[in-house]
Amino acid sequence: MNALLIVDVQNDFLPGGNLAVSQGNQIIPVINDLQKKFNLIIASRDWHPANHGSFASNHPGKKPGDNTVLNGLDQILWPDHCIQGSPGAELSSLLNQSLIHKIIFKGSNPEVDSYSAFFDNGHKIETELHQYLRKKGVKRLFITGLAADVCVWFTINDALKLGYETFLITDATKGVNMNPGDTEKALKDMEQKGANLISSEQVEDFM
Ligand code: VGL
Ligand code: ZN
Repeated sequence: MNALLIVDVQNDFLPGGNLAVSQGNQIIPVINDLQKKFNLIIASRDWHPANHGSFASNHPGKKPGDNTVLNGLDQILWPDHCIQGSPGAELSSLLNQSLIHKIIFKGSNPEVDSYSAFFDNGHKIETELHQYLRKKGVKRLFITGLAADVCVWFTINDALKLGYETFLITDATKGVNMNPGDTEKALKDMEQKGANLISSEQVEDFM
């Protein structure tokens, strides 16, 4: 079974949002087209409480882009984003949501960030995603969404470790580049670890 995973295509990560990925909106029509090719589609949503430890606003004297340590883990600090129930946490209204079978929420624990759709950053708590994919017999996972150098990257690392044949659809993702060159570095790393970087036009060749 093949599955399409759409990572965090939420208003805060799109132009106009609090943690906008430049040109992030350009991937949405590509994802909508891709959805027609899959029988199983899962989306993740970043879903933070207002007191989340990844927000610079919760660390007096710090600003977005600064680093800190959160419960023993290195943590880059972000602007407030994807606060539970806020418009910024909604999936984009331009994304076709009628074909999505399952939504995975992540980042609800204020004590730890959760970039990957599979695990928190400390690899302590697992989301429902792996169980769900196993139950559906998914072997090949095609990954899209935002941001290529943060949540998509961490999700792909975990997918590879969990044994999925993992594809990144390169025209269906974009990076936020909090530090210059982050996206290039992330793509190289994924490829080195065994992810297949393909374009949306190549998807059918691998299904
Ligand atoms: C993300 C930064 C903070 C993402 C989530 O979805 O890539 N980036 N939280
Ligand atoms: Zn977040």
